Amino acid sequence: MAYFPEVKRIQYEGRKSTNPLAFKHYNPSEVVLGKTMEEHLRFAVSYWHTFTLSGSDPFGLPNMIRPWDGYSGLDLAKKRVEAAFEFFEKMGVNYFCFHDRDIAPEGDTLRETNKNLDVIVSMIREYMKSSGKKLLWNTQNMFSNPRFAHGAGTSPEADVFAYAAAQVKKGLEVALELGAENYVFWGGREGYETLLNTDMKLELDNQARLFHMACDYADEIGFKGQFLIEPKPKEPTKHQYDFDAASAIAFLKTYDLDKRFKLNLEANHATLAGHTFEHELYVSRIHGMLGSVDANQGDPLLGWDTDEFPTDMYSATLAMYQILKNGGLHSGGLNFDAKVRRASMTPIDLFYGHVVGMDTFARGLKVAAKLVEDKVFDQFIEERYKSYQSGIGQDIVSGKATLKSLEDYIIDKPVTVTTSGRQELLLAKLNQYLLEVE
Ligand code: XLS
Ligand code: NI
Ligand code: NI
Repeated sequence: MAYFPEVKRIQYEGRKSTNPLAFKHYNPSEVVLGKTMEEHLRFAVSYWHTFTLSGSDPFGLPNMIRPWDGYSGLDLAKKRVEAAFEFFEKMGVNYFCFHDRDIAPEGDTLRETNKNLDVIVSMIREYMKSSGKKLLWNTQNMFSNPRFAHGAGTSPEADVFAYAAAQVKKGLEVALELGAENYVFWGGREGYETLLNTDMKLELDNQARLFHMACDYADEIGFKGQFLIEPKPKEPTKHQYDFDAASAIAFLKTYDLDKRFKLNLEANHATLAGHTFEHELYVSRIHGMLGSVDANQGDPLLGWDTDEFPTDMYSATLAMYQILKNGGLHSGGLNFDAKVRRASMTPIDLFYGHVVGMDTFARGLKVAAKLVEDKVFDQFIEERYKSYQSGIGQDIVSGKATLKSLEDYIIDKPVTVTTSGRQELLLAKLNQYLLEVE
């Protein structure tokens, strides 16, 4: 059965195309800097936004019109799987991502819930086999159910911690079974609402304990995927511990988890933390921790995670620049953690959203590749820091210099700085590339 009969497989038609259901920039087999666009971009569909969520918000009831409407329970879950694989195929996207609770309904006990999960996981496994589609990552939803009101790994209730641990165990088994390339932890409620009732040290220690248990269990069952933490500063909690890339890295290093984890960086989470997306990618990259990306965008006028499809070519270009500088995403990918707006309730809007998201990043890749190739910023940066390549600068970076030796060197020397940072010039160059790269 065709769930999306009005859509044929989306094709690349080039920049001049006026077909809204065609790619203008994403040409999967086109080679950019020695790799195909498909290999660079590794797009993934988020199961939750595209197949599970209903359009409900704090003020409104479910309103999405979907071909699986009218089904419930496991039947609904099965319809969604069928529709999902048709969607992946028609979009030409090779990867997908899900939370455990996106794909199958909960039962009364964890045992029953796991049984439901097993039914859908084996169905997904069969579909993966016949379609060649792959699981970029899976994760566990430890934030929706009322039992997680105070957190999961950071809950004050030991039973909730135990439940969370068991849920992670099952999640890793699913990851192994489906060959997930990564495994994500997003700590939706791992934070606090008020410090007045919070033992922060115990909560952080416990969170780290859960992560260590996950590493141990992955080793035990032979799961080789990359572990990822997805930072987010707030929402739903007032303060989330994995606030941003820098705080997540500090946490991982403090608890001796930095060899096992990288980060999954989401654009909208960056802006919520008061950073640009490229800042978060840059911070992660220089620490060897840029693992994967949730490609979406926020609305700068709104203070929450609007999870919009990425359309901002400026941001996508600067993000792809960091990704290229990282030598690519390796086992990661560009997951569209993005949803159509509530008023875009028809099924075809799901295709429009993914088409524009993929084209935005494809175009970003092309422009970023040219910026890298022409060393537009590299040359300038090299020149800007050249005082560290010889003389006193070399003494500083080699560790030879001391406060005393630097004082001796500088005490009688007048210091003035007259070299420009050339920000305006560099931004003009960036604009020129954005507009002119073919
Ligand atoms: C929510 C997060 C979530 C993660 C996966 O803001 O982005 O969707 O990506 O749990
Ligand atoms: Ni996300
Ligand atoms: Ni998010």
